[in-house]
Amino acid sequence: MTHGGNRNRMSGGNRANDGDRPSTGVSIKTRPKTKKPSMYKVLMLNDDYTPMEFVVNVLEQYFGKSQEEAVRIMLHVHQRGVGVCGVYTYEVAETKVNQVMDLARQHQHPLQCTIEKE
Ligand code: TYC
Repeated sequence: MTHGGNRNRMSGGNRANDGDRPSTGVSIKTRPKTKKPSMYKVLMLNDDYTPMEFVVNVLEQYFGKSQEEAVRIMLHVHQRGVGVCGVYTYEVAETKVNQVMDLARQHQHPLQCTIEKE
């Protein structure tokens, strides 16, 4: 077979059949159409007011970064203006952006996050 996955799937699963009973499987000769989801970067933008410690905490709490990695990303954003917090499916990325922006708003910080398709 070439690229692209399994053909000749049996609809009844893969239970062994040595001939004692009629097979109930139906060969459907189709390729199961699975697609990897598109992935989206969550970007964080620099500003002049959000405390560095707040950004580091966000990266730890919402993006699962270690303290060292969180400091590295925060400093990258601080120096370069924008940085990647993580890469997720659309709904996960959107949820994280909303959670972070809500938290920043509650603390009256102007921190901004956006989503960018990979
Ligand atoms: N520039 C901010 C400061 O000097 C720190 C900061 C870093 C803010 C990253 C936002 O996404 C950000 N306090």
